[in-house]
Amino acid sequence: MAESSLKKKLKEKIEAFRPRTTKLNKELAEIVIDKVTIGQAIGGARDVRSLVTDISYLDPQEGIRFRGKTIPETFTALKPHMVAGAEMPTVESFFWFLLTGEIPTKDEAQEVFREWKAREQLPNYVVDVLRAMPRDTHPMTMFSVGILAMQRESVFAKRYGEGNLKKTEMWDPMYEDAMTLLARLPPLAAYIYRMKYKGDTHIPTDPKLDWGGNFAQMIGQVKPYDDVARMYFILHSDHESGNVSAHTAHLVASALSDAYYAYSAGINGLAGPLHGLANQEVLGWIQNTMKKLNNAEPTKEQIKQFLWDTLNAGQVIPGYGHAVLRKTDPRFVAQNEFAKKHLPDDLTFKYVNMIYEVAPGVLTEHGKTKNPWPNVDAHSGCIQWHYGVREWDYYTDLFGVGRALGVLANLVWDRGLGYAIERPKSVTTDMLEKWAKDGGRKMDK
Ligand code: CMX
Repeated sequence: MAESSLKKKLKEKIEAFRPRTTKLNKELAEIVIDKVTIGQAIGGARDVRSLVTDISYLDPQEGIRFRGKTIPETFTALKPHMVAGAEMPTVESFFWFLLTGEIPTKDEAQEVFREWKAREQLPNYVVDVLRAMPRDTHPMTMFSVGILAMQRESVFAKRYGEGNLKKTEMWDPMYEDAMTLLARLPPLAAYIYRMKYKGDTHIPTDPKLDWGGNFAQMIGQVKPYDDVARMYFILHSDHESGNVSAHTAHLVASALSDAYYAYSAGINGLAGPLHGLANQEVLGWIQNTMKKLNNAEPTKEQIKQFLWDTLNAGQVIPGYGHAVLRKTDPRFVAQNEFAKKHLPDDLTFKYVNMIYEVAPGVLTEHGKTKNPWPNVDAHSGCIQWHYGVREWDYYTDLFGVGRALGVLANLVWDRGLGYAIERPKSVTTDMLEKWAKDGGRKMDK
C-alpha cells in the first residue's frame, strides 16, 4: 500500500516532536514534578503525574480536551466533515485530528475513509473463533478474544522479529497495526452483536458508509442512530492516559507487545464495573427501578429512596463519581443535549435527568465520594435503549470500539517518542510504616 497522507503527516510530526521528548528525558530528567504519598501508593496512584500524552488532557473542573479542544470546540471544528444529513462529524476526520492535532482537509479525511475500507475485512478465522465460544459468553470477552486472535497479523511483531527494526522506526508498523485494527473493530463488534442477539443473522459492510454510519447499519440500525454511533465513538475515544483501559494498553505495549496484545488487554480492563462496564450497570439499575415503579414517572422522593437503598446495600451508584473529574462530565452533557433534542419524552431519559437532579445531593450527604457528579456512563445506555439497542451487556463493547481511537493513537505516539518499558517501583508495608514513623522517606534510602 502506498504511504498515506496521514502516515506522511505523522512522520513529520513525530520527527519534529521527538527532540522535545529526548531533551526532557536526557537533559532535564532530574527535575522533580511530583511527590508520592502513602495514600497515593496504596490508593491507586491517584493524581501521581507519571504518564505523558499530548493527545488529550483531563482537567478535574473542566473535563476532557482533545488536542487542546473541548468537546463542543472539537465538534465545531470538525463540522465540515459531516456526511449528508448528519449532525455529527465523521470518526475518520476525528481520528486524523486525534493523531496529528490538525483538522484534516476533506481529501485527507477521505483518505482515512479509504484506508479503513481497504483493511476492514474481518478474517474468517476470527469468525470461527467467535462461533466456537458459548453464546452466553460476555460480549466483552468475545471482543477481547476477537482482537487477540488477529495478533498473528501484526506487522509490528513481524518487523520486530526480522531483527532490524530501529527504535525510531517502531511507530511505523505500530501505525499499520493500529489502522488495520481500527478498520476491523466495527465489523468485529457488529458480528458479535448480530450473532448473540439477532438470531445469528448478519448485515454486510456498506462500502459507501463511513466508520460510524457503517457500524450503525451493520448492527441493523437506521438514522439517526448513525449519529449516535459517531457521537458515542468520539466521546468515548480518549480520557488521557491514566484510566484503566488506556493505561493497561500503554503498559502492555511498553514491553513492545504489539497493538493486538495491548488493546485486547485494554479491553479486559474496560470490562470492569468500576470502569466501562458501569454503563451496563447504570441501565440495569434504572430498569430495575422503573420495574419497581411500574414504569411510572418517578418522583424525586422515590429516586432518593432508591439511591439510598443502593448505598445502604454497600453498592456504588453506577455512573457517578470519578477518579479525576470533580464536576459533571462534559461527555454526559454532550449526550444530554443530544437526548434533549431527539428523545425528550423518553422515560429512561426522564429517569436519567431525575437521577441527575437528586444523586449529587444524596452522594454529598453520604459523604464518601470526592465527586458526586455524573460521568459518561450515567447517560450512554439511555440513548442506546431508546434506539432499540437494549442488550445492555453489550454497551461496554460500544465503549471499546470508541476507546480504541484514543488508545491506538497513543500507542503510535508512544513508539514514535520511544517511551520506555513501564516499571514503577514497589515498596513493602514495613517500609511504609517505618517512613511514616520517620515523618517521611529519607530520599537517600
Ligand atoms: N457511589 C457510592 N460510593 C462511591 C461512588 C459512587 N458512585 N463513587 C465513589 N464512591 C466511594 C468509593 O467507593 C470510596 O469508598 P471507600 O472509601 O469505602 O473505598 C469513596 O467513595 C472515595 O472514592 P473516590 O476517591 O471518590 O473515587 P475513586 O477515585 O476511588 O473511584 C470510581 C472512582 C469511578 C471508580 C468511583 O467513583 C465509582 O465506583 N463510581 C461508580 C462506578 C462508575 O460509574 N464507574 C465509571 C467511571 C467512568 C469510566 O471509567 O467509565
